[in-house]
Amino acid sequence: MNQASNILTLPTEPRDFGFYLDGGWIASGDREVFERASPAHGVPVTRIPKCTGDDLNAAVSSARAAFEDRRWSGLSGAERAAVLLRAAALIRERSEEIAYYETLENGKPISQSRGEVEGAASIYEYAAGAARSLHGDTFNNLGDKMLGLVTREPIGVVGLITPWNFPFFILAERVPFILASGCTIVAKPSEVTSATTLLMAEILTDAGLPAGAFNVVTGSGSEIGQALIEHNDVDMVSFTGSTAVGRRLLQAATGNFKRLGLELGGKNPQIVFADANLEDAADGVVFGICFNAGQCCVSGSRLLVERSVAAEFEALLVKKLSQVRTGDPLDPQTQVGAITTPAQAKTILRHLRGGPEEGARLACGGSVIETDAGQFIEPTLFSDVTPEMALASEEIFGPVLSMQSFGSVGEAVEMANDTEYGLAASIWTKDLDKAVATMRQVQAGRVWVNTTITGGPEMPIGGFKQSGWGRETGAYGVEEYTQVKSVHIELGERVHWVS
Ligand code: TXE
Repeated sequence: MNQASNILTLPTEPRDFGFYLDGGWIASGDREVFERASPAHGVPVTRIPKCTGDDLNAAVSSARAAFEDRRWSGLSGAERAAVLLRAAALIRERSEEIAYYETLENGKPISQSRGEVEGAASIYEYAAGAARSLHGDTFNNLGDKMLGLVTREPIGVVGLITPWNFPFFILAERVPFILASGCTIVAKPSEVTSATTLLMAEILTDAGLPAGAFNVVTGSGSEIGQALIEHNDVDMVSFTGSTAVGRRLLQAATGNFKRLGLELGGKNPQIVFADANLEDAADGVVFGICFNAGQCCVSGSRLLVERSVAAEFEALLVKKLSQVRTGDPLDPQTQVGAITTPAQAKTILRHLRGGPEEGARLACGGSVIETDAGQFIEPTLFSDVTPEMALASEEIFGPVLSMQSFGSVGEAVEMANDTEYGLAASIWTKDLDKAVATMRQVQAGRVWVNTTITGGPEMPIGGFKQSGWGRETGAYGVEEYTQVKSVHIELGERVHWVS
């Protein structure tokens, strides 16, 4: 990174990261390391250790000690808030470094990484307020001789497993809320995008977080991730990733009945009514499928258009999709970067090949973009999709939009809900009555009207159906990491049972 001229260049050699335990770095030592190559450039950018089972045990013990001796959980909300506010300021100070490694490991455009880092700082600021406003309840209606209190207590040690699509932002949607509640954390980032989680650990220590309150173990999901979810000294796991791994978590959690927060996949409908502003809707639909190269749990990947405007809308989409700037994510003009992993590229290509075989019509895109290095896929639209096609039901997690048409509000709702998922939905119409009626019937944890993939930390996020359990962010996002205690305080003289 050439910071002096502000022109981003590739690193000449990969940066070595250790992992983060008990408030400090542990070097890789003789552990195996992953070398992560930029998915856009093919050059190695980071080296990350594969933690061992002993490393995980040490991290859980560190988090447990920090929780039990109350060095964090015993602080006031105001003291916790002060740490989170300092962390927000330090994120801003180090924003270029964080955005740079986010783009190099993930492949997302640098402009987007910068936006996400700024967004993350603002989430820490919001959560600082949440630390101060977290409270329970009182019952003063139990008669003169009784006062009832409902207190909220932090649940304990939280295992946090995060994916590769928004490594720093998804972390920010969870960490400050977990810390605001008084819990301590062992985080396991995706093996391909660990750098910015490790940088966040250092930032939190610099911000004054006590040692042991935030530890990071690195390594593969099947080994270190699985060991974390099975660990009997972990009280809760917050997991964001595939529905398949979410299911494994349900089994692993039975050991000590740990609580689970799950944010899983989605096949999110974009419902476009004929009375919508079609130019605006087309712009939103294109953004909703191209943002982060379609690798978002809330990507609007299932387009449902009212039949009377379907042809017109398709033409608008084809024009706009062909104008999207796909390429080098270090170029500030780029809108769509690289596909993050070869496995993800393979999944997308399978759908690009399978779509026409199933009978869908390729309206635009559909190919790999030939470059010297990296994996890039053209923004793609398939039309004439029918519900039984894989294009209509499977989460592709790429810039691939499938279009179906409907004839009535009822049919639109039925099609929107015809999925095992229920993460998000968007509705485009100028008719407020229709928007509200549709919103009320759509099964999704988040609904956008005349917009998509937007919001702030004030509002809760999470899924219906097989898209997950629990909610992150907002007041719900702190409460999620607490348990409730009912306290009855008897006043005055006791009427004896044994007289
Ligand atoms: O996810 P995994 P993958 C979806 C998307 C994508 C598919 C596969 O459809 O194509 O999942 O992606 C850790 N025990 N989403 O394979 O495997 C892993 O190390 C414990 C949707 O990358 O679920 C990583 O940290 N942990 C999604 C995290 O789980 C395990 C975001 C996610 O990886 C584990 C990402 C195990 N046995 C993918 N196996 C969203 N909701 O945004 C893996 N992990």
